[in-house]
Amino acid sequence: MHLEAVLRLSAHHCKPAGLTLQYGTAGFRTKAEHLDHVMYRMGLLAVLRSKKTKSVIGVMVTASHNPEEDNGVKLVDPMGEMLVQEWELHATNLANAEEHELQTVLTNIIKQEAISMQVESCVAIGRDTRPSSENLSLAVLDGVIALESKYQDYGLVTTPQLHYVVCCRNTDGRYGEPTVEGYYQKLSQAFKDLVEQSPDCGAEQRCLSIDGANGIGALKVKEMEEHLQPILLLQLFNDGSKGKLNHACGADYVKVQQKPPEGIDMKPGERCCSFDGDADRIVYYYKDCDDRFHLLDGDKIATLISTFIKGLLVKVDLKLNMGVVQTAYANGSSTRYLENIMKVPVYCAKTGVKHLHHKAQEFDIGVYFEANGHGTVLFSKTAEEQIRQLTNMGASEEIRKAAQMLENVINLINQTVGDAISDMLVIEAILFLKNLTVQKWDEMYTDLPNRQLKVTVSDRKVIDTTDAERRTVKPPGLQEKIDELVKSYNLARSFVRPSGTEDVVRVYAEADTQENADALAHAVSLAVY
Ligand code: 16G
Ligand code: ZN
Repeated sequence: MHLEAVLRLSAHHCKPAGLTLQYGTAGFRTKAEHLDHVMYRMGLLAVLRSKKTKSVIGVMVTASHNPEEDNGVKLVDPMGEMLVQEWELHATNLANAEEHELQTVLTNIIKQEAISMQVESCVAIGRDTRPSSENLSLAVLDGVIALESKYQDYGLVTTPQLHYVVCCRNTDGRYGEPTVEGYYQKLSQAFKDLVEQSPDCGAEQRCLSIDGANGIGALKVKEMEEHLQPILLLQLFNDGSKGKLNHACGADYVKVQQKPPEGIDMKPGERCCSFDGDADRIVYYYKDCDDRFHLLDGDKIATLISTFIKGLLVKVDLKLNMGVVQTAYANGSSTRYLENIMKVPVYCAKTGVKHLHHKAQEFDIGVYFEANGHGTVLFSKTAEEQIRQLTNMGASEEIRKAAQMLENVINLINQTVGDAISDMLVIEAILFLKNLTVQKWDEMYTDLPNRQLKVTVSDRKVIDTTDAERRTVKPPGLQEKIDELVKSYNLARSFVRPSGTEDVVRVYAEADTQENADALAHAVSLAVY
C-alpha cells in the first residue's frame, strides 16, 4: 500500500493529540474547530467505502439543529441511507487514531474489509450554510484527493438533497436526475400531479409561512419556489439574511420550547412550519384566536400521512401491509389514535433515524416519524410495482385514480431519509386534497401535555435502557423510582435516556395536564441526578 500522499496531506489536517470523538446517532458532531482532521479522515473513509460497495458514497458536512459554532459530518451509503453500523466503528477508530497510528488504522480497515484499492471510487460532497462548513468540506476533499478518488462537490445542499443525489447516482437515474435541479423537477412535478385533483381552494388555504431556521433549507426553498407557483404561495421567514442559524428558530427550537420561533409574523389561524438547520426535519404550528400556540409535530404528521395513504389503499384494494414506526417520544395520544381509531399497527424503535428506517423497511409501506419532525414513508418494491400496475390497468376509473395518487406520493416523498421540503409538499398536498385546515388536522386527536428536560450528569453512560429506550436497566433502582413517580399522575408516562448527540441525559414526561407533566419531568430528573 502506498499511503505516502495520505500521510503527507494529513500533516495539513493534524489531529490534536488526545482528542477523541465518536461516530454517534448523527455522525460526528462537536465544535467546528475540533473537526478539521475528522473531515480529512472521513474523506479517506468515504473513498474506502466507495471502493468496498463499488458505489458513490456521500459525505455531508452539517450539524443540523446544533448552534452555528458547531459542525459535524456524516456518511451516506449507496441507496441514500445512513452509513451501516459496522462502519461506524471504522469511522470512530479512524477519527481517533493519533497521527503516527493513522497508517496502521487505515491499513487495518482495508485488510479487514478486503478492499481492493484498484477499484474505482467516487464521493459526493455536500455542506450546509455554517461559516465553518466550506473549509471543512475542503478538508474532506483533501482526504478524497489523497486517495486519488473521483468526486463531485455539490456545494450548498440540504442533507436530504445529498441523500437523494447519492441514491440517483447509484440507481442509474431510476430514482431521478442526480442534480439539485433534478430534485426540484421530480418533486414539483409529483406535487402538481397530486394536487391536480384537489377542490379549488382560496388563496388563504394556499399560503404557507416557513421558518427557514436561517439555514440551507431557506436557501433551497427560494430556489424551488418558482416551481411550485401558483399552487403554493410561500412566505419565508428566517431566511438567513439577518439572523443566526438555529438561533431562537427552527424545528428543534419550536418543538422543545413549544413556542413559535422568533422572526415570524403569525396571524391567527395561519399555517406555519419550521425546518431545522439542514432541512431534514419539519414541524407545523398555528396560533388560534385566543393567541394560543398549537404544535403539529412528527406524530401529527405521521398520523395525517398514514391516514391518507390508508384511505387510498382501501380504494385500490391491494393487500399491502402498512405500519407506523415511532420512538418513545411519540405522544401517547398519537399512538392510541393510530392503533385504536385508524387500526394501523404501531412499532416503537430507538431514537435515531437509522433505527426507525430499518424497522420501517419491514413493511410494504412503512411510515416513520420521530416526534421531532424527522420522518418519511418507505414503499417496498412489491408495493411500488403493484401500485404502478394499477395506474395502467385499474379495474375502474376510481381505482386508477387512487393508484395514480399513490404513485404521486411515491415520487413526492424522499424515501432515502426524512426531508423537510418533501414532507412539506406531501402535507400541503393532503391538506388541499382533503380540504383540511391546519385546525381540522390538529383536531384529529389531542396531544397529552408533555415536557422534555435535560440533566447534566458526570457520566451519562451509567444509564442503560431497554425496550426501545422506554425502560432503564441501569443504574439499579432507577426504573422502580420512575414507575413509582408515574403512578401518582393520570395518563402519565416517563422515561430517561442518555443523549446520543450531547453529554446529557434526556427526560421525557407526559400526563393529563401541563402542570403534571412538568412536575413529573422535574421529579424524574431529580431521580436521575
Ligand atoms: C440525531 C438524529 C435524530 C435524533 C436525535 C436525537 C439522525 C439523522 N438524527 O439528530 O434522529 O432524534 O439525534 O438526539 O439520526 P439525542 O440522542 O441527543 O436525543
Ligand atoms: Zn437535521
